[in-house]
Amino acid sequence: MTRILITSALPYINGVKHLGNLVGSLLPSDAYARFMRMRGAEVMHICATDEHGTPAELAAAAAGEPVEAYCARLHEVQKSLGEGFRLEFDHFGRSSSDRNHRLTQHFAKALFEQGLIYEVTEQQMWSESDGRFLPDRYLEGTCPNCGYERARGDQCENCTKQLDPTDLINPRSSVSGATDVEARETKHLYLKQSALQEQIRAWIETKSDWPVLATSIAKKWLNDGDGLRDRGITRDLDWGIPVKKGDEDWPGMEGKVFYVWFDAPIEYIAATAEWADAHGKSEADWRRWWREDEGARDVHYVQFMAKDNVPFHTLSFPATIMGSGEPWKKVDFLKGFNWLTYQGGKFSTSQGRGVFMDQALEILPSDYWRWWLLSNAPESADSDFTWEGFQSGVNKDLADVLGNFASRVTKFCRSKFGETVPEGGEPGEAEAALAVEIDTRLKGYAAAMEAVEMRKAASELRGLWVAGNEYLQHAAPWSVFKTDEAQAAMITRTGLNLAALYATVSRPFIPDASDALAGAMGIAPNGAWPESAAVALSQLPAGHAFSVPENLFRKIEDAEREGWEAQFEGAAT
Ligand code: B3M
Ligand code: ZN
Repeated sequence: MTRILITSALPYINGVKHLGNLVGSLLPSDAYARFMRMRGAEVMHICATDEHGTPAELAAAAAGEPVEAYCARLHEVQKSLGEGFRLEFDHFGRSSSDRNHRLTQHFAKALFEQGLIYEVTEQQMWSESDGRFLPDRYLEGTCPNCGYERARGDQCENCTKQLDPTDLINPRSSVSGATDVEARETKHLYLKQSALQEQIRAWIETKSDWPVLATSIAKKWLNDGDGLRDRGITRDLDWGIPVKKGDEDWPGMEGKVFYVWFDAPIEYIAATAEWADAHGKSEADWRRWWREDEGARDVHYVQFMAKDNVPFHTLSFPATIMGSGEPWKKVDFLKGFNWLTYQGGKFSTSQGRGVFMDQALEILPSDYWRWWLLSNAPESADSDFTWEGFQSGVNKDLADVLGNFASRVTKFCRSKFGETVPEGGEPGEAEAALAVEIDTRLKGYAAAMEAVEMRKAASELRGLWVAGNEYLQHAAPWSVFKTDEAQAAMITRTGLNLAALYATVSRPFIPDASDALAGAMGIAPNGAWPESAAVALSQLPAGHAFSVPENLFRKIEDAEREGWEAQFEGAAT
């Protein structure tokens, strides 16, 4: 059996995530996991909240909460919203878990023993008024690489360049805005990434099947002169994983924690251990997914993330894995996404601009969002969420095509043959042609999902729904019924089987509607991927009971759309 390990980039703990965060990793990761389970693969689907570093501490301070309490509360909020969007992770962990503490400290010890960690006395930015050092996102300033004025101390989100705090021009505290920022000496541990540069370059060169977005960013950093330079992996912060060598103290590193991007990717592994703990499983049960010497050699590992996370996942995290000298699993396929913009601009938490996950679920069911986001995923380029585009996609694809088909065929059958699948005659040429179209679409859909191409998969799935509508329209059982009841019955039986097929194969995209349709068609909600159209079109035998699916989807009215457009416009910029 194929074994697929899937991880989605860990959402930062601070605040509720917006639709861009959702489509940039979490949602496509779920659609892919669902599809692979349908295909019979053994899947381990992992995610967690990323709870250390500046985002956590700044947000907790703003909320007036102790950071531990804040993280515990927001983990539950994000977990619950993920469930609201039907994101099915085997485990949604926490990077602040004891498992991640131990594993991060284990990796630090292994890297030290490989001679890849050394101590550096360096300049860090200290703020007198804040009374603390300002690492990473505690510091803002102008990017020396592209001039972006809100670059952060560890990375510029505009040009994705990884930065050191002292690189910033006109630095200021993002805690207090104070500009009384001065460089001061402090000691930190550095990971000798430069020693792994050629090993990583050779590894990246083998990834010719990755989307260009992923390999181009990785090669840019490798070839950009910056290369894989050594980077600090510790910080002068209180909240985080204490710097230790395994379970031993690290002399001189008292009071310091590991850099959030050092521990966060390790949480992918630790969250799998948390899964084992949560389900009474053994160490071997999680290690068989991550240790190549303990059964993970045959695992296919796919990562999902937004493009600004690609450098850390193609350079820093592989450096940790390779540098450890231990046979941990590295990613086999990295799916990076571009940005989702909102009405031509950016989502903004501070300005209340754009739709956030909690708000989305308050106004429409998750399937509406899942369908539009996945069928418009920002894969090869940025995508723009517009309310008109959203209304059109939902009303056309979901209400007019899929919903209308299911309603028409079941209501017609109920009116003429009752709520059981009619016998009728033998399928003819039209049904043979339909089966060819369905087979073609099913193959295209499966191939697109295996290649992790969400838009193309959505297009093939929509094509399946359209094929059913076109068949029904042309076959017109309501007309045929007047002269040939047996033929009308056969056409109706074919249509009902199509509805059952749609309930099964639509599940990766729209799980709730699929389950409702499966229930109406009297089939199991999580059926396996159909072997062929011929099998699918005869799965409901004559006499099989069904019911009419009431209101699978509703249309979005213009007035609603206008109201939401105003509601989520955000503060005037
Ligand atoms: N927390 C997501 C972000 O940069 C970041 C991903 C970590 S994955 C290990 O918004
Ligand atoms: Zn920049």
